[in-house]
Amino acid sequence: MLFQLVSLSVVFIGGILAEYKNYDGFKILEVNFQNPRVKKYVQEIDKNLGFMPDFLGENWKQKQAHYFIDKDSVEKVRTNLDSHNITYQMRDVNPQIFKVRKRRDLNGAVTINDVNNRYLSYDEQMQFLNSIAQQYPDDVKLQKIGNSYEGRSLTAVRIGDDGSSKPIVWIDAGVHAREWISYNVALYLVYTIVSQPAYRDLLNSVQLVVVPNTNPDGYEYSRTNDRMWRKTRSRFTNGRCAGADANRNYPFFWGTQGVSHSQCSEIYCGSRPQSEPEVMALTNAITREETRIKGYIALHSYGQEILYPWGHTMRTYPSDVQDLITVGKAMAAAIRAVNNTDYNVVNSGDGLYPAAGASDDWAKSRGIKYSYTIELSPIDDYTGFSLPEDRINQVCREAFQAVQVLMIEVRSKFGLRQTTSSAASAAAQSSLLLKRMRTSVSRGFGRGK
Ligand code: 0X9
Ligand code: ZN
Repeated sequence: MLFQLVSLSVVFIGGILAEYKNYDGFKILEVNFQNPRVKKYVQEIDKNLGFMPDFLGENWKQKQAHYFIDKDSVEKVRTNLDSHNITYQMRDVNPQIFKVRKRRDLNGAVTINDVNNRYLSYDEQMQFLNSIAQQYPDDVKLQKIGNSYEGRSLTAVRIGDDGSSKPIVWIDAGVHAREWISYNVALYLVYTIVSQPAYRDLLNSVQLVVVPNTNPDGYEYSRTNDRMWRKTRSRFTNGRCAGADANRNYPFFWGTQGVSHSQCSEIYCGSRPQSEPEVMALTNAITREETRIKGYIALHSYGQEILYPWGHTMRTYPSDVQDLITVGKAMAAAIRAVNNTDYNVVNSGDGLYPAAGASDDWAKSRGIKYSYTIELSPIDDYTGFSLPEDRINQVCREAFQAVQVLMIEVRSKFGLRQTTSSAASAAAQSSLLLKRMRTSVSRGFGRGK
C-alpha cells in the first residue's frame, strides 16, 4: 500500500531542518469510467487489484477517477488493468505538489491578504482567528471544543451568537489533512461574513459556526513531513501506522462500507466509532445544539462536487432528498455565477462511492436537515490538493456564495423572524436564485448537473 517503506529527503521548513516524504516513482492513475464495464471495475477496484488504492478525487466532467499508486504497485496495477482491458493513463506526479516552501516572514499579524494568497500553518490560522475575534468582539466568539490527539486546540468560531435560539449553519473544514484549500475557505468565510455590513441582516436571523481546522495534527504533519497525509495522527499500541480517517470514524453505520479496518489504510475507520478525539469533540459539540443546527457543510477537496446523503451505501436517500437537491443546485448556481465554475450536485453514495462513518451522514442522522460535503476545486489531478496559491481567493469567493445560499434557505425555513432588509443585494440575488431553482429543478435522484 501507499505508506510502506519510503525514502525520506531533507528539506527546510520555516528554517527548521525536517524530513519530508519522497514520492519518487509514484504515479497518478487516471481511469475513464464512462463505459459501464469500466465503471463496474472502478467500483470494485479494491477487489480487482487486491488492495484499495488511495483515491485522490474525480473529474466528473470527463468521468475520470484519480488514484495515487505507490511505486512498488505500479507494475501490478498496470498488469491488472491490461488483463481487464481497461484503458487508463499512468501519469507522473506533479512535482509541484511536493515542493515545500520556506515559510515567509509574516512581519506581524496574519491578515485576510495572507488567507487569500497562501496556505497557513495551524498557528497562523489561530493567530488570524484571534485577531478577528479581537476586532469584532460583539460578533465573533472563539469556543474551544476539545483537543486533538497531539493536544492542539480545536476551535469553533461562533458568529452572530447573541444568546438567542436562532438557527445555526455549521461548517467544518480540513478533516482530511492534505486538502489544504478547505482551511483557507473556512477562514475566508469567517472574515467575510463579519467584516461586510451587507451580511448583518442575515446574521441577525441565522448564526454561523465554523470549525476551520478539524484535524490540526494531520495538517501540520502534511506541511512538515508528508504532503499526502490524510488521516489524524493517533498512535496505536503495537501499531505499524499512525492515524485514522476521521471521515470514517463517525457513529453512523460505522465500519460498514468503503472503509478499512487495517491501520495502515488511508480509509482506516479507527478502532471504534469516535475513537479519534477530534471526532469525539465535534460530535459532542454538534450534539449539544443539534436541534438548532439546520445546515451542515463539511469542506473537502477536490472535484467540484456538492454531495448529499446518504453516503454510507448506494441508492438510498433521506425522505427529504428533493430539498437537499434543490438547495444543492442553488448553491451550485451561486458558485457558477461568480466565475462560471461548475460544481456537480450528486448523491455521495451513487456519484462518488459509498463510504460509511462520514460526518455528513452522521449530521443528517441527527436531524440536521441540509447536510452536505463540498469537494472544492480543482477538478483535475494536475494540482490536486496543492491548488496553486493564486487560485485560493476565487475558490473562497465561490464557496462563500454557496454558504450564503444555505444560510438564506435556513433563514426562510427556520428563521425566528423574517427580515425585509434592503441591505444585502447579493443575499437578495441568492434568494431569487433559490426560488428559480425551486421551480426549475428536475425531479430524480443520483448524478446530474
Ligand atoms: O471519502 C471521503 O471522505 C470524501 N471524499 S474525499 O476525496 N475528500 O476523501 C467524501 C465523503 C462523502 N460522504 C459520504 N460518503 N458520506
Ligand atoms: Zn476529504
